[in-house]
Amino acid sequence: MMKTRVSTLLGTEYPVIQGGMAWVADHHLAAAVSMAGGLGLIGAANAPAEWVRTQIQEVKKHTDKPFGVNVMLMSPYADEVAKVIAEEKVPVVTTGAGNPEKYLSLWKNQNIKVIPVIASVALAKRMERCGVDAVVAEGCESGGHIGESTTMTLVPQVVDAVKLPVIAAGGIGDGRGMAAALMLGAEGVQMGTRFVATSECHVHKNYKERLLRAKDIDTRVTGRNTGHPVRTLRNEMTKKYLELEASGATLEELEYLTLGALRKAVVEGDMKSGSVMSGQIAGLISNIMTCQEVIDEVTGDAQKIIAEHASRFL
Ligand code: TUI
Repeated sequence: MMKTRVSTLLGTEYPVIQGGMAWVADHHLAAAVSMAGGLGLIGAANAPAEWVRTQIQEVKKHTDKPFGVNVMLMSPYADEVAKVIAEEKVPVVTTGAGNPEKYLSLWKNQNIKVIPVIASVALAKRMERCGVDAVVAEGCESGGHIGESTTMTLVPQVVDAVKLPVIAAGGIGDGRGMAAALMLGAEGVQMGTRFVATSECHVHKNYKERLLRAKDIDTRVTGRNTGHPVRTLRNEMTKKYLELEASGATLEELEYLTLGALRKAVVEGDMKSGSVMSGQIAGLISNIMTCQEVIDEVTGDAQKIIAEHASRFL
């Protein structure tokens, strides 16, 4: 057990959330994380609403524990997904890549806990005024679509700006990372990359092998010029993308490279032309564990580090 305002809000044993990763966070992973005492999430990403409904029903079949759905607000199906979440009375919803204001009354009417992922102090304050339950402050060490600030700088500034519980995300993969996030004032953590390297995560085996081989400097950010920066592991796709981007290529040319690229990596195991989304913490991850082992180790080590911290000074 590790009780904070976040674990109390979520009704979980630990204040640990699994990232709502596009194409990766399906019902298998979500149920495994929730069963292990964290909050498992289904990543709705760009999927149609009926796919999301099936995933929700599968999680409900496998566990009575709380779970959630992450809504990617740029999805063409976001409106329909938002309705399915309300109909299915999903316990928790997180949102990414936008401002979820227009769905808040729909979800709050069903008593759903709403936790937007934010990448700025301004959006955190605005979300607090709208009556959300907590925020995830996500630094740009994260994989996928990212903001500007690092976790180290964003989390304390968000903590100072709002009274809501803050969950830190971006660059957290072990007990040291969790302890550091708690020191910054966060009351919980969200991890994505660490949960990809688990036995219950159903990505192609090449994806997991690539993650385990990744070094500290192996991620790249594409799309900084197009307004959609995305962090992935470097490969032929990122090399070509960054060359094209530097040479002033059109949006169409760039989008052609990334179209369907995440599916190619996750489902087909194409590590050359696929989009292998990953956070900067990949270099720290060197083994496949179960979700239970990840949560036990990260929370156990964090508690130990914090308890022993005072005796570290000479
Ligand atoms: O959303 C994420 N991470 C994602 S979404 C995704 S799917 C995708 N694939 C390719 C291209 C684009 C998306 C993969 N990874 N994380 C949460 C997050 N939200 N990070 C940053 C933001 C964010 C950024 C700007 C939230 C709000 C925002 O501004 C909203 C506003 O209106 O002020």
